[in-house]
Amino acid sequence: MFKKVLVANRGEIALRIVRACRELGVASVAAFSEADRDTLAVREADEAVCIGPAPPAKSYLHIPAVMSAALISGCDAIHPGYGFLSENPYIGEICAQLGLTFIGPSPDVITRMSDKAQARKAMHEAGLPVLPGSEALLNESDAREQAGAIGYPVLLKAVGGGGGRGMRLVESESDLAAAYAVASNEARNAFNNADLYLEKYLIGPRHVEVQVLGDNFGHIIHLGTRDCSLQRRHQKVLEEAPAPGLSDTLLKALGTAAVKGCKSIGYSNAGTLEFLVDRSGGYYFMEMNTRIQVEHGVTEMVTGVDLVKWQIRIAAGAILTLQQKAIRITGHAIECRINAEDPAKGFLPQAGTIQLFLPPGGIGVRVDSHVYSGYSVPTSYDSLLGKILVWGEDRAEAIARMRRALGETIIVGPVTTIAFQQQILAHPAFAQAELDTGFLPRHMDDLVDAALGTPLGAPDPGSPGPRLPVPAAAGGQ
Ligand code: MV4
Repeated sequence: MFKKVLVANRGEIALRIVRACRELGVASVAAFSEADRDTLAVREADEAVCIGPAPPAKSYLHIPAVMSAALISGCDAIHPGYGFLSENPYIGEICAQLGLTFIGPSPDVITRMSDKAQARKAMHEAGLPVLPGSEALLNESDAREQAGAIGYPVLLKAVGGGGGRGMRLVESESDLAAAYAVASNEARNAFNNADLYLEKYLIGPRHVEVQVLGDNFGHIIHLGTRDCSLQRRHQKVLEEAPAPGLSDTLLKALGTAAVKGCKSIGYSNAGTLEFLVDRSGGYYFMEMNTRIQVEHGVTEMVTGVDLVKWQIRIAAGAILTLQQKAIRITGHAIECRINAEDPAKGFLPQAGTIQLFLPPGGIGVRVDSHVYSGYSVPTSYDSLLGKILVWGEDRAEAIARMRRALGETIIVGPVTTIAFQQQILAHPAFAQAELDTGFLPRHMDDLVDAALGTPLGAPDPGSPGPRLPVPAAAGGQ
């Protein structure tokens, strides 16, 4: 096992990794920016090293700073978390040259999966279903020819990265030239790679992903599905495990496909295969994420498997002793992301001091958050304040429990998305699991209007409870 792990990230995931290290008896070092000096990961880690100023390019993305922090503090491994350096194909190589272990898949696998057209091709060759589509396009006229063969509508997607950037819907040939130019420019700006590929456009799909774990000896298992269809501008809002309403046959097929895909590329460590699922139960590989994801906790709650601890053990050379037949999905888990954003202002990010934070508790509730009363939300990073997760024996109990947990939560200071989340959970279409990527766009106006009628931080209107007096300002600690 490692002696000391550098946590090359911030926020709630940095704390999550520190906690995993502590339970494994491994020392942790929090690498932090000047804006993150007062965060919980810094406080909870065994040591902490400042790696630079707030802008990510000067700290969390600054490879020499991160590597130096690992070396001077005597670390033997680096955990990248999600975002930042987690899917940088050079990091594993650099780590190896410095005698450090990168906690993640091999550089070769990261490189292959970071090219989304190549990933699609590799998974198709492994026998996974993919939508009709193309490899990387040569130019606009190549796009025109291939789109004609696939049949409109088609999506132009960026080879260099997922997440919806550099993506354009093309409904007919007359729109192609403009869409190609815009998508290509966007892709160049976002990923430093203007290349595009095509896919047949699937209307109203669900986003269903499969969690996998593999070791360095060829053992690979899956840990079931998550539904992540509720997204706003390609940002996930609420996730659940397992994906509800899918037949056992389909759930099994998704798991088997994910394992087959991973075996074909020699995958190791934690990863996620994203699929689109249509109304008739068709499923299509979309892309693979070669990192731990924000929503990993819902999988942990329904499987009892600590994914972050397994990431560390596997990187240290442990054998994956978990057998597929020992993985059982029990009950249902839901995660709500709590963002410092104002739904009334188009989800404008909010900064400022959290005067009071009262997290929820009780049976089946988990809170993964780096914030506390007195914490100042910096402006340099994403607006995720934390995640509230619940487990229930079934989906209905999980929904009731999440409504109860969100109702207990008090955040005084920046406006958050809690009231918006409450409205999603109260919506009859959500109760019916009518999930698809159109859910939020379809119901957005109603959800925001209803959220504005709920005083922020107030209990669920269905269960009026006593209001706590709010101090003018709460101290830290
Ligand atoms: C699609 C699609 C329909 N058909 N691909 C959005 C982000 C990126 N990861 C892929 N995305 C999509 N790809 C085909 N061929 C619809 C989406 C999509 C979407 C996917 C998952 C969750 C939310 C979404 C919202 C809009 C579009």
